[in-house]
Amino acid sequence: MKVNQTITKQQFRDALRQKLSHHFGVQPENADYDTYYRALGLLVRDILQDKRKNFNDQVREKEGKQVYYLCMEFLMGRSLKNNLYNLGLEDIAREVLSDFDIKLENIYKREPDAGLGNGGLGRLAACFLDGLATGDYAAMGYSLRYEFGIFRQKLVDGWQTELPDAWLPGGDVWLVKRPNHTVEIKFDGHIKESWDGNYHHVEQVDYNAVEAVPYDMYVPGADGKGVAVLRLWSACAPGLDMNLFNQGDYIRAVERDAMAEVITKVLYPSDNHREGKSLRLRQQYFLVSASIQDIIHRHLSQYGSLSNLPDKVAIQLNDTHPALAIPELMRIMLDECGMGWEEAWDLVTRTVAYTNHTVMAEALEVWPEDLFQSLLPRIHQIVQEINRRASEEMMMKTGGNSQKVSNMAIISYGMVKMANLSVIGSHSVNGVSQLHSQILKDTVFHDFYTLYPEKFKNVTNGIAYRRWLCQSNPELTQLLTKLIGPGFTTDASQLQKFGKFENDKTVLAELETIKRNNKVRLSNTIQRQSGILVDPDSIFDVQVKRLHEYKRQHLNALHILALYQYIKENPNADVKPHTFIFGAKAAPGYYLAKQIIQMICKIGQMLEKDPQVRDLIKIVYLEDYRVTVAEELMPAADVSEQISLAGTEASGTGNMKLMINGAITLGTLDGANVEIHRAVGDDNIVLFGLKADEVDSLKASGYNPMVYYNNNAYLRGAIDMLSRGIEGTDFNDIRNSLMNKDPYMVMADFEDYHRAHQYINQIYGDRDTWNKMSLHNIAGAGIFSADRSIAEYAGNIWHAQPILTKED
Ligand code: 26V
Repeated sequence: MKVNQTITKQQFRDALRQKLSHHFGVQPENADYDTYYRALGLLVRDILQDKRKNFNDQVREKEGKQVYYLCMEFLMGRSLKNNLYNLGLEDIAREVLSDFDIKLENIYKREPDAGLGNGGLGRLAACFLDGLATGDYAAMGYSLRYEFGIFRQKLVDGWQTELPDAWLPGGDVWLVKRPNHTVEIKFDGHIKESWDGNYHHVEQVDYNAVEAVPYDMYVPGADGKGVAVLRLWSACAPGLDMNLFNQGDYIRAVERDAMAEVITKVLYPSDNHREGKSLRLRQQYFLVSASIQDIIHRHLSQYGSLSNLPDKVAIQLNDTHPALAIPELMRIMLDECGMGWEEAWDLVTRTVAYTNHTVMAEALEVWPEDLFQSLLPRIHQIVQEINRRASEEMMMKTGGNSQKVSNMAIISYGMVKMANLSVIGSHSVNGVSQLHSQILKDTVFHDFYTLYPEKFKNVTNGIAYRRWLCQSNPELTQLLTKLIGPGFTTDASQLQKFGKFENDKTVLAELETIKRNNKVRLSNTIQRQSGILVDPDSIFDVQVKRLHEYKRQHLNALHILALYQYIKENPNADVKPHTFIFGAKAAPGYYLAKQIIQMICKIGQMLEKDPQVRDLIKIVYLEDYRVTVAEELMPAADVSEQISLAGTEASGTGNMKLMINGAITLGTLDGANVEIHRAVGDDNIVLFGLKADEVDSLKASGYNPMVYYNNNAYLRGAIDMLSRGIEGTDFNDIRNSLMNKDPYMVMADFEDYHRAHQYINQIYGDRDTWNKMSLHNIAGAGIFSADRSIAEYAGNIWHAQPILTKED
């Protein structure tokens, strides 16, 4: 099939037949669903590859600026449906398959999620690839081809256990191996320096080499013209070491090979918590060195010189995990291109930019210097020199304030600080929501901000809303198209037009019907998977995100316990039926988080056993929450729980997915909730809790969680249930943590949260008001499109232009 011309049903059918017979030796009549999935995948992949080639030809011809997005995680989920949708081929595919008596929807279900990420950071990277391709930017994402993605979660009596996620059987359909672009990565060994006249030779000797083999995944934009590539590196031993063989050390040779391949075995499953393991550092350098070598190679093959690198290349570091890109670029320029330090440093810092994604102290990456030096001896030398020069400059700029300079140094007290390296080596540092970017300037990077104010920027996160609205919620999409035209599918700001219908009773009723249909669908799935019968007329109150104390799933649980008590004491009270839906994975070693999961499940069991409450309040804990589960869930939510302690959640993006599907946010003024509030106004969001500055003052004045226990009978009752035990298990660890430290002020925010829930309970009954609120959330969600975020990165940070014009 040819690119950029419409594909007919006949052509599609022929191509599919050809794939089935050529690759799998079957006729359509004899093929099973898995074979159909693979054949369809190969067919779509070919089309994407052609389109990418076309697009790339134009990039080269126009000498467009390349954007490289480096990230240890890309939480892609499934691809088939998204690819067909963006190529405009979904209807044709559905018809062709139905002629063969096959349902496209069933084929979708065969695809495993590409779960190469933990949560928000990785899903953002995936949404950004969609935005980059749609905006026609010349873009590549770089990451690792983990053999095992985020673990599969299994709950055994409420306790999380982890199973390996072997996604490649099935997920590999989308990957095109590019062995010609293999590069070598050097670890360990030591440095030999020599002088040859004026020339300083630096050489890493006795190193261990690992090969990085790239696998490409194509990501089409909305109209299928722009195509981004996600290049995933896989670690491979560079052939058996003949020296060791000859010395008869067969076992050591095989062992070293196995060691090499461990690098891309598995994704580290902890979110917002650093992992001081040397394997993690190896993964980081492996990603960085392979990607930077590739970027330099691509640039030199077109321009033959690095002197225009900042004009033609932008490298975005997604968090500090790929920060070694800075010294790696320096290494190549100094050691392999023979450039001088000043020139190299100028090019590097004008090319690299850094996005921070968390202010949690536990997530700030630091490495013991001795480990760093032994694993990466040359990179260590370069980081030392970057640090020496930067410290000198900062000493001058601060008028000799050695305390401040020590805070900002890259190496201090035997530790290498990746955040400081990222700030020093980048021309731009951005946070991911307005509040978060302000907090970076006020606290985490305050000293840097006073010296280099022009570096600090904000780009509020956004989502690939064609996935999260158009594909996931077809009925709502149809209603929107009918009322405001199809323009919103490529220009999210047009969603605003939906606001005009706020008083149109028919539209509000249609909105309610669509929500109910989505709730029925989700209820059916829940019943099929867990046997729990859910009432689709109950309020679907949803909290889905990684499990962490700062996100306060336990605040949600305490409120449910309080509500339980209240119903027991007031059997005739006006409590609307509620279904509390949770979905979250805990880091495998995060004990308290696992206990919170078990507590939620046990409360659920307790409610279910009690005939007096079970029809009023119910808990559903969705096992193995992931992108594909989210796609069915978001359209069915009434209430979006965004209840982190103010000042802790950098942005949140689930809040945007829920909002655009018409859920009402019940939240604190944290992260992007602040901007959601501004977009919808006071009447269309339910806010509660301490503000970020109030959190600071309360901390400063000495926070005592016991006070709240003593003053609120419902809170006291709920906390006491934790020690009495729920369904035979006590939760004293959670209780003690809350009573003694309560680092995220659950106790302080409980009362106002309780009040906010009462308000939700009341207004949900006023259907017109509720539906109108829902409408305003959909209408106000336009600014949270990843297309808008990408346009801001391109304009304010990358200085990159779209490659295609209207005529293309
Ligand atoms: C840290 C580490 C430490 C080493 C082990 C693996 C690992 C994985 C991830 C992280 C940092 C995660 C930071 C993160 O996910 N931040 C989230 O980023 C979202 C996108 O910007 C944002 O919406 C969330 O608020 C923020 O928590």
